[in-house]
Amino acid sequence: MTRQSSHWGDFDAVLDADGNLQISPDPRDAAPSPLLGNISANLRQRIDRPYARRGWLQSVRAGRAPGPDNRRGKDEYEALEWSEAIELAANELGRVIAQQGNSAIYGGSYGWGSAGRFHHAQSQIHRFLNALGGYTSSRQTYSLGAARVLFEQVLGDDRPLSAPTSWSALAGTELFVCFGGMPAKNAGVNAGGITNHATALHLREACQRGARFVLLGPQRDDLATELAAQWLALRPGTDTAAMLAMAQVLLEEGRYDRAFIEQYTHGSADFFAYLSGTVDGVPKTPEWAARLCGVGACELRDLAREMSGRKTLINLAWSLQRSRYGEQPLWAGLALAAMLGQIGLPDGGFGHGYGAVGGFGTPRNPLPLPTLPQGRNPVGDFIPVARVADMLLDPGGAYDYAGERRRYPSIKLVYWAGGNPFHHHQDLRRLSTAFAQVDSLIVHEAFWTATARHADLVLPCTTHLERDDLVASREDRRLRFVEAVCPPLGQSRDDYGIFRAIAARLGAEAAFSQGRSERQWLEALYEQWRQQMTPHAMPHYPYFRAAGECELPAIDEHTVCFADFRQDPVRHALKTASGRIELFSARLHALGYPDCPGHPAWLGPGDEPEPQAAAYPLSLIANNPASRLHSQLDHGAFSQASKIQGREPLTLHPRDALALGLEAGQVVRVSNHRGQVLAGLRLSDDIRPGCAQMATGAWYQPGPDGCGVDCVHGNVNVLTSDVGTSRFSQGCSGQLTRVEVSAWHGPVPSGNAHGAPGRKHS
Ligand SMILES: Nc1nc2c(c(=O)[nH]1)N[C@H]1C(S)=C(S)[C@@H](COP(=O)(O)OP(=O)(O)OC[C@H]3O[C@@H](n4cnc5c(=O)[nH]c(N)nc54)[C@H](O)[C@@H]3O)O[C@H]1N2
Ligand SMILES: Nc1nc2c(c(=O)[nH]1)N[C@H]1C(S)=C(S)[C@@H](COP(=O)(O)OP(=O)(O)OC[C@H]3O[C@@H](n4cnc5c(=O)[nH]c(N)nc54)[C@H](O)[C@@H]3O)O[C@H]1N2
Ligand SMILES: [Mo]
Repeated sequence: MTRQSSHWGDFDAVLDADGNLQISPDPRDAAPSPLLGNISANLRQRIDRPYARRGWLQSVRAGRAPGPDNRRGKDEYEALEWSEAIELAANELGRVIAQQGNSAIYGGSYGWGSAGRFHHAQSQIHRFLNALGGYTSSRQTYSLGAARVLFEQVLGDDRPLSAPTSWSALAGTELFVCFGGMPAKNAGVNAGGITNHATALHLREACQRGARFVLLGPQRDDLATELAAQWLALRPGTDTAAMLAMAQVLLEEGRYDRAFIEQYTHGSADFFAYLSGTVDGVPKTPEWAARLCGVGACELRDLAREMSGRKTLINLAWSLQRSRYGEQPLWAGLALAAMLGQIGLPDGGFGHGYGAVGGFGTPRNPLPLPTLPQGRNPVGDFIPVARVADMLLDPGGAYDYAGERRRYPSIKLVYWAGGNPFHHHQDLRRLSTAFAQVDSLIVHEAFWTATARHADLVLPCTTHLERDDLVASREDRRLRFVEAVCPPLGQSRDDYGIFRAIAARLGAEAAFSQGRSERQWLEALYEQWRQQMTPHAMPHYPYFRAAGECELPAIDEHTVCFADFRQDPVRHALKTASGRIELFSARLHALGYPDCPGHPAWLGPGDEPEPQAAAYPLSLIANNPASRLHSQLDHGAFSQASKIQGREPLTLHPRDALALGLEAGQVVRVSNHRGQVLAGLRLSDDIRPGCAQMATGAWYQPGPDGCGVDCVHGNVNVLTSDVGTSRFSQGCSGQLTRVEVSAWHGPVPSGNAHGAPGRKHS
């Protein structure tokens, strides 16, 4: 039996005599994640050896530099020996660096990869590219693009995310007001690992001691049934209107905390003027909001009054800021919490992400963790991560980010390890066109994802099941040593081994590997960490390895976000222009962006970024999947069990299905002006009428030529919009769009979204 770890939990694994993987969750985990049911798919449908795309290979073998090529995604693949694959990768990197400089390499390589401190794909690729002289990098995440940039501006830092009030300090909360809920599915996962799933337990305890839950959002199951929440079925993308209306009630009825607003916030006069309508003639009353968000004016007024009299935590799901104008619900939610005056106290205030990931609300470990150093990147160029297609399609083009005017670099080579842009990015037709612009796309993958199927050079890597590693996330209280369950499958190699071999051909071996084997690295990272941990006495490596884990030093479990600022707003002034929470930002106002003005504002629904989108009747929620982590292990048993006729499920309210003449279980076409996908229809009373929901992560499988369907398997990112949340933070706005749904009468193409592409047999 071997101890292993994933982003969704620790488990023991045995490979039985028939080659099947038997998994049992760590018995110390209170509520293991059902996603463990996907793990054994790590050993199936793998990329067996290195491959090159035919069109690209013909160029480079003939000694020609490759160039833009729209056959990417449609071409055949040719098997290579590792020696040639390494040589081709090194030659192409060498060529681009010599001719265009290191900034022509895009190495942002966004993605979750696997849990593990040494084999962490992002650390590996960034260290490798730095050893070659650097690369154009990316900033922010698809998770929290708008939040981090906005918080920096109006709070001075991202403390609601990096130091949220701990669950232990919410033991007296009377009212949880949850925009977008705290979906149990999401709390199964935590970046880097999770030893104990406790979110559901914290919520159950709160409910049992009498706390009340109110859910504002389009899906009732975003809060567990056992919490008996009141569901206000808000139309997606309209939270800002509901929040402004509740703030207006507090203002009009004098129910807000005047002392808090005066002492701890800046710019309330401008914000209040906007609420009252003295600026635009529109008082932001509950009646005004009700028409926009579909929640009754009485409900909004009652909730505002109730909040002002109870210990209230206002929590916003991360999804709220992953759509057009995503900064606004965040800022409006913060302003509403500020008016309640409970920020900086236990049991109340403002939260952003309780339930978004399993570790949220567990205090983060402030001490170091063993970490592979990434080196220094001499190239200054970067993009906000979700602007990747814009960059590839518009080299030299101007854009704004965080209040600065910038230009996109000109990229010739894209290198990806540990992420799947054909999962995470929006408007996949556009992304295909973007990837057609570069000279070369090099990808390390274990599986034939659509990203691998677009690559020019596909280098097969191991999964975590085939590697030893050190594992811990910032919220874990134990550092674990995990061991390979089996040797590398097929001809796959660890990312480390692949990078080391390429670095050697480019004269950068010593800089990248320091001459260490994987084993030597694990020991060195551990021992360096052990010394950094002094005066805490951590066991020496052989003892740690033998025990398989060590406890991390105890930390204070009781954190109250903004407590220091509340106690002493002068000594602990925020790092904003005013030193306070900004309800009005002079800088944002001066920037004059219509899509991110100087105070929280209603700019229109977040699901209708363009005029055409309004033509589609249903508001589509493209959220994170319950059946897997993103696109990972979509061919696993738990993910497959959720499919309908082999497609990703689309959920509609029975009333909408009836009006459209559709029945549960049938294959439907989901479309808008960006494309069409097939899905399997699921009906549920838990979704607001007028909405559709389809999770991300079904692997992209273009339909047969001429059928007009972009993805027969149901990759929802065909339909989503590739536009920044705003000119200010340029976050991903993939969560919401608009679509129409109709019966699909054509043939239902089978085929294997997870299999290998066509191969040339020579
Ligand atoms: N429409 C819409 N789109 C979204 C979202 C949304 O809400 N709506 N959510 C967004 C969010 S929050 C996120 S975080 C992103 C997630 O997007 P990603 O993080 O890109 O998604 P994953 O499927 O986790 O991709 C990880 C890839 O790494 C591979 N991999 C795993 N381990 C290793 C390894 O050790 N080495 C290498 N080389 N590869 C490895 C896996 O096989 C997988 O293909 O998606 C975003 N996209
Ligand atoms: N099982 C599983 N868990 C995961 C992940 C995964 O892929 N699978 N991904 C992880 C990652 S990387 C991240 S960043 C987090 C993401 O955390 P979130 O972004 O919070 O998660 P989502 O599931 O995308 O969205 C949560 C809910 O928000 C609701 N919602 C959508 N739009 C709106 C809106 O406009 N208003 C309101 N009020 N509600 C809305 C939807 O009903 C949706 O179910 O999840 C993490 N946890
Ligand atoms: Mo994320």
